[in-house]
Amino acid sequence: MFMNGATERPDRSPEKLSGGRRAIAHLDLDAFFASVEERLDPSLEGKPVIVGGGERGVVSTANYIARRYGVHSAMPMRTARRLCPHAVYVRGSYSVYKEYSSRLMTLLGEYSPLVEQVSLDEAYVDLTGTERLFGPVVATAREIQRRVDEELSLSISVGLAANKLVAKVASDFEKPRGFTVVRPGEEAAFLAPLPVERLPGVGPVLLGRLRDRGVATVGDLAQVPFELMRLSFGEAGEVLAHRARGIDPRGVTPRETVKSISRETTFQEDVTDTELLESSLLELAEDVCRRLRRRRLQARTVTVKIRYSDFATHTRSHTLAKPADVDEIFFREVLALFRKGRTRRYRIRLVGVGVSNLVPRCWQDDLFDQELPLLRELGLKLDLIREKYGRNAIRRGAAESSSSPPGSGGAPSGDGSSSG
Ligand code: TTP
Ligand code: MG
Repeated sequence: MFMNGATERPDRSPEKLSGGRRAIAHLDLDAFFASVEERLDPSLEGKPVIVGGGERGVVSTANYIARRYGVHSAMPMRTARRLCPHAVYVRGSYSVYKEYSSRLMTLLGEYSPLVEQVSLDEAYVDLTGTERLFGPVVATAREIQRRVDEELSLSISVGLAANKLVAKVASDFEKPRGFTVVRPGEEAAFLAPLPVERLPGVGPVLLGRLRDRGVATVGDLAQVPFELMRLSFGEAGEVLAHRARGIDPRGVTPRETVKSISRETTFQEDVTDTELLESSLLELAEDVCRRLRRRRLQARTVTVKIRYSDFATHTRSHTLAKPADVDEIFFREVLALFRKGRTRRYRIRLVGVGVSNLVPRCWQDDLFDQELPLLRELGLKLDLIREKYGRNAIRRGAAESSSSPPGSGGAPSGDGSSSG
């Protein structure tokens, strides 16, 4: 019916997988953060490794050895230490994981233009129609798994099926180093024996309600008539009824374009010093603007966020007459917004800068503007130098003093681009 490990049966001609239908691979790195740590420090081999800690004090992930002791993601570190006191505990570093993540996504992009990144370590790849270039899709999926192993030194689990839902369940079927192929027409039979909570979308609450109705496996759920599912659970019930039968019409859609870019800083001690606050804001603005340019985008709306010591949070936005990607323009706006927006005399706990209303960069716009191209050229040159020599290679006057603010540390507490 389906295959895992290396036990492919030749009589089932798996290379026909995509014949007339879609062939979708779902790939998910095994114990991602912990595997990266093991790779960077060979002395960790064979030991339980637990990555986590930080502000929230929870486990990010545990390698498979540590999982044998019952340690898992989101568990309090205290509990992990009790269950597995002899594990190696690592704080982890997000930037390193990010780097591995982008290497994975770049590799996947070699096989299809349709790569949908779901999280740092997980993506769908639509391999439909790639046979001409790369040969049978099962062999291609195998090759991807082998290359991730060789080039990233990380193990990844792969599921291959005619739709996203089944591919995802398949990649999780035999972790770690899983390789599971579900051929067209065999989706429902593959899913049927699995516990119903293995279906994406069945969370703890729904699981309780399903169990109350005597539904334990996906097969049990597939027996429930569509109409009854809709009456019991509404629209979600209908989706679930389809999923239980291995039906999923969703396509693989490359990540949506970014809708906003933002960064914020939480001070270690709440701050009143205006100079320090403003220079921190400019530093954030500089960073946001650099990301904007790197994505070849321009923004029209600038937002400044202020959180006071009592956690009251105020944001203030301004929309420019036309999109921009030049530091100086944002600096002006950010300072103006901050000065207008700081209406309380409380100490400040956090400041943030965001841009939204993004559009692709359009050089022609500025032919009418004498000043902008020069400023932009300066910004791009600074970006290049920073990329080559590191972020701190060059700092402009105002951002200077906040590089290590006395008594604040200015640890970035959140940053990101949001989409959707
Ligand atoms: P997952 O793919 O969910 O987990 P994993 O890769 O560690 O293990 P698996 O082999 O089961 O896929 O998440 C990827 C990374 O995301 C994980 O290594 C750490 C991080 N993460 C958290 O920080 N917190 C969490 O609660 C989870 C689930 C993941
Ligand atoms: Mg994973």
